[in-house]
Amino acid sequence: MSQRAPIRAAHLGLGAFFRAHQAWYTQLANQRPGAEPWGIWALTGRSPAAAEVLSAQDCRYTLLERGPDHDTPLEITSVVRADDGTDPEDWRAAIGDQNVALVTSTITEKGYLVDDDEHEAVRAGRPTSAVGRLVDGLRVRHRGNGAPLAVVPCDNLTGNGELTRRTVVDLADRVDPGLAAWIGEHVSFVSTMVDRITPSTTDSDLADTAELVGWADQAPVVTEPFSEWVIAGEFPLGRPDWHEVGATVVDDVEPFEQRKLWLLNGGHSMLAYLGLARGHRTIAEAMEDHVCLETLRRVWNDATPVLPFSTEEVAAATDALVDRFTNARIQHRLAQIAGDGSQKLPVRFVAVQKARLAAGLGLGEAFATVVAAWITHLGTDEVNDPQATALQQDLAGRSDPRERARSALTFLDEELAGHDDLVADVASAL
Ligand code: CS2
Repeated sequence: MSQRAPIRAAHLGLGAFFRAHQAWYTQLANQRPGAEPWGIWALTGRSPAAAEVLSAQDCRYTLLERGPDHDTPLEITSVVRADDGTDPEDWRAAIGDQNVALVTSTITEKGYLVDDDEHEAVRAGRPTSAVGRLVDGLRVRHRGNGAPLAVVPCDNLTGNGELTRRTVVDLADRVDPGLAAWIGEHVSFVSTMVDRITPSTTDSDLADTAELVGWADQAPVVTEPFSEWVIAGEFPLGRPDWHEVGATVVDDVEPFEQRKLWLLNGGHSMLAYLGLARGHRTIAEAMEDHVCLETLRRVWNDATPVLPFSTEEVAAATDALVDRFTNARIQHRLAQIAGDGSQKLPVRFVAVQKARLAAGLGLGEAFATVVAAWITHLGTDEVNDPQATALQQDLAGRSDPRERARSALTFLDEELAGHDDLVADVASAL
C-alpha cells in the first residue's frame, strides 16, 4: 500500500454524492504542489456495504466525469479509511480523534429528523439517528481531548449549519446539559451550498469504468462535470484548501442556497413528479417533453422575483441548468429524486411561496401543478418517504380532489392550505 494522507477529517454518510463532491474537492486540494494532504475517514449511514466495497480496494475509486460527449476518469485517494457507520466503536473513534479537525456529513434531508426518545438512546450508548451518533461522538470528544471541531453538513437544506447546530445542541442538552454547553463553545457549525448531479451508480457504469481505467473498480461514481461548493463558517482546526480548487468562501450562504434549492432542486422535484406521471424515467427524458419544459420555466419564473440575484444572473443560472438537465449521458432517475418529497417540498417550494406572499406577489403559477403531481405520486407504489404512511392514510380517506388537495397542502404548510384559490387549482390539476 502506498503512502496515504493522515486522517484529518471524518465523514458521516458515505455515498455517491460525498465521493463525487467533498472527497473530490479534498483530492484536488491534496494534489496541489506543497499541500499538506488531508485523509478522510468515511462512515456509512445505514448499511456497511459501501465501506466494505471501498475497503476491499484500498479505498481507491474512480470518479467518472460524464460530459455530453465523453467520460474523464480521475482516481480518488483522499478517502483513506471506510467503516460501518452503525458501529459505535468507529464513530466514537472518528469523531473523538483529536487529529480530526472537521466532520462533513451527507445524511439527506430526513437525516435531521430525530425521534422524541433519541436522548434516551444516546444516553444508553445506542443512538439510532445520524444526529444521535454525532452527539454521542461529541460526548467522547468532550470527555477525551476536548479539542474543537467544525461540523460541515452538506445536505440540501436552508441554513444547514444552523439547523444542524440546533438539532445537535437540543439533543445534547437532553442528554447532558454540560455537553450542550461545551458544544456551544467549541463546535463550529458551518453552512454550505453543495451542488453536483450524481445519480446512483449502475452496472453499466461499472463496465464503462473498467474499460476506461483497466481494472475492475467496484465503487466508481459517475457525475456531471459541473460542481459548486459555497461555504460559510469557522474551521477552528483548519481545513483543506478547498477555496483553491473551486469552492467559494462567503459570509452568508443563504442567497446561494436559495438559488440552488429553488431553481435546481425545485426543478428536479417538479420534473420527477410530473415526469413520472407522464411516463418518463430520467431527467433528460422529461426535458424532451414540452409540458415538463414549460412547467419548469414556470417554476423558475415563480422563483425569479424573490431570489436575491438580478434577473440576468438568474437567467444565466437557468440556462446552465438547461444544459445540465439535458445531458442525456447522465441517467438521473426520476424515481430517485421523487423520494422524500415530504422533506424536500417545504424547502424547494413552500419557501418560494412564502417569500412571494411576503413580497406581496401572490402565489406562483407552477406550485399547484407540483402539489398535484406529488399527490398523484403518493398514490403509486413507488413511494419512498419517511412520512409516506401518514400522508397516504390521510389521502386514502378522501376522494374529493379538493379535500385531497387541502390535506396535502396542510401537511406542507397550514397557511398555504388556507388559500382557497390554491386548493381549487391543485384540485383542478389533479
Ligand atoms: C436531487 C439532488 O435527489 C434530489 O432530490 O434534486 O440530489 C440534486 O441532484 C443535487 O442536489 C444536485 O446538486
